[in-house]
Amino acid sequence: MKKYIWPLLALSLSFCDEKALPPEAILPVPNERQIAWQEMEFYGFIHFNMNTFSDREWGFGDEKPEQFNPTDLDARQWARIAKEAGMKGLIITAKHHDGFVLWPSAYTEHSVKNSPWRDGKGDLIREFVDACREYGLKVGIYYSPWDRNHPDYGKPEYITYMRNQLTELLSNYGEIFEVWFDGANGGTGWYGGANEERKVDKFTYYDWPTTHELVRRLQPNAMMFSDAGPDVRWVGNEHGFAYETTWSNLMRDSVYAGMPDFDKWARGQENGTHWVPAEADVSIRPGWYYHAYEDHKVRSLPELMEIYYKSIGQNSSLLINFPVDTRGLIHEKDEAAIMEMAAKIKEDFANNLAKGASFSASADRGKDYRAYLLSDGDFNTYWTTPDGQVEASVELDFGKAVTFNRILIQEFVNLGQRVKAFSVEKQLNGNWEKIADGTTIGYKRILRIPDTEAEKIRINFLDGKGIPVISEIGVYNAPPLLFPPKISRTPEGKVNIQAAEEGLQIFYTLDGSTPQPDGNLFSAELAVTQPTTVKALVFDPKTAKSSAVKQVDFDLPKVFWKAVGATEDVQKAFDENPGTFWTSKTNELVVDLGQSVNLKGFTYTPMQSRYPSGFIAEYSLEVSEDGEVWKKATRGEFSNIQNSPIEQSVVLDPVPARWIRLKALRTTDGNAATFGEFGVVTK
Ligand code: FUL
Repeated sequence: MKKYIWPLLALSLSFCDEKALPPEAILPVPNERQIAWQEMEFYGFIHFNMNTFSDREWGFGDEKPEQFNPTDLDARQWARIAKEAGMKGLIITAKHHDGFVLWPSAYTEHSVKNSPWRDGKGDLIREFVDACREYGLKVGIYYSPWDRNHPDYGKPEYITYMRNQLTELLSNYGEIFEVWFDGANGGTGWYGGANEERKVDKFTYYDWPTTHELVRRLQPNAMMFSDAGPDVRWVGNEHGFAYETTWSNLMRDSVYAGMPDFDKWARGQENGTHWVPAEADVSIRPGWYYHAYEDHKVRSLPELMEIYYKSIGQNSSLLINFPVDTRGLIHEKDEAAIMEMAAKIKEDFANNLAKGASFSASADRGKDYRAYLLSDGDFNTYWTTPDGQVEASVELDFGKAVTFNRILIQEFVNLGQRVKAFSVEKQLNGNWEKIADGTTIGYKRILRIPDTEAEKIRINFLDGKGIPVISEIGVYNAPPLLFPPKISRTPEGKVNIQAAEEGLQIFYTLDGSTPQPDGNLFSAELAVTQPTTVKALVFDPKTAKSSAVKQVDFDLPKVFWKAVGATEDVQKAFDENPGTFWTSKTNELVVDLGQSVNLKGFTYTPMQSRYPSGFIAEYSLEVSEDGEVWKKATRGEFSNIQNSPIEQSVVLDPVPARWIRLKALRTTDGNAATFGEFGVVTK
């Protein structure tokens, strides 16, 4: 008898299935152009223009085309690096706020055509486009509406100029995937020699609807970016971070580019009227443009991975900037950093444990919407529930205990972003336990959780704008980030050592020898009150792999130091934190060490803030044993401090000292001397 039941059951099931239509979309939904774009996820920015040569972030507009002169420009190098890093496209600053243009525009003389580069015959947009096409990358154009060079900026004539240039850019270089309209506008500028402040009404001046129509007509597939979209919006910060709750829906008609309180809108809105997903932009260094003095500030691997998980992992695309240098190349350090990041992303997602799991669901909509589709690697197939069933869960049975620390979920947003709340539970030895919860999912959400062992997991969709419609679920066990530890000391002499991730061990030495995984295990702050070399490494007990060794040389603790005759915040000059700084109106720092020492040298770290000021370029050092009689100890210059603002170390013929006076004889910019951190060498 049983034999006959199965075909009957199958027949009745397939009969039900035929009626299971896809769920109705919940508006807004992405259009074709946005669907194609969302798959790109990761692409790059090239900031390369006049600022590269004027060493500025925002040129004033009075620069001369002759200044633009890369010595070794190679757009193919940019494209190769982007491609190898896993990026799908590149966007170039065709015109930045200073108005200089990278192509031989017929509408301005402020262009590469009047520069020495390629004898004025070059077209950098052409070279860029050709290189991108060769490497299979999509091409994007950044165009600054604000123009500090153009005499007509602020008048209607300028809008015609801008549209003429956009027409050149969007007609002559083939398919463009994104047009990036920057909302920034600081008012002042050269404006053809007027040297004044020009205020425009950002909402009305540009007549955006007409410009948008033009872009659509010339490049129907191009996404238009601005704070307000219309197709993709700014994430609201330049750190590359989206938010725990990030909606692709936006009340688009209430937003415009450059609006002052954009922060309120940056997360999108559950009831947003239009589909305008977020794009997170961030530079691989502090500046968008190249400055040699930031060569030591390229983002570290932990920082870059944080950006990855907070952008792509939080329903946003990621746009990482390369400040191309004066040679016209991506700097070696930036290349190394992006490659490390690419390798780590690969490593984190190398093995999808969900592929080996069996999927079941508390409910499904029928044959075409079953839970197994959640790991078929096809974004366009999805699991969903019968109408009205907003609350539902999906279970993954791994068949054995597995360990993981990443859960990736994708909503089939082509039918609208829905999920408002979800949680994850795990089962080990029969017990269920909650391990995570979240709010929005969107195109992609990646949860980072501590290493977790489980035989099963359950994802509960708790609340949404409608029934859950989920494309993919992935489960991964990302290896820990074995990055050398951070070693810091308080002025009192307490040393702390930190790893970038949890679950790792730290081994250290205080005698200059190389730390070993069976040596001193760091568990609590160490008292380091004498000149000491601290060396440490991070060790993963699970894989027995170690990071590289980090070394810091500490001298005397600074707790008893007192500054003489200085403002209160002078402490910032010797608080063991180069991130803070003190400005000296008298261009000197006088310190009483509280004890007599045999001084063998000193260290000076210039301020580390984004916009440097008052770096000491020439100095003298005087010492005293009684605070009355002073003796010259040395004098010299920090030759490359402007370009390399790292700790400067000076060796002296040993001299007894209790009071020290470090005097700035000259600063790099003539501003009052600043002190990031001052230290002595007595060892
Ligand atoms: C900002 C600009 O002011 C910066 O210079 C940079 O281009 C960044 C991507 O956008 O608004």
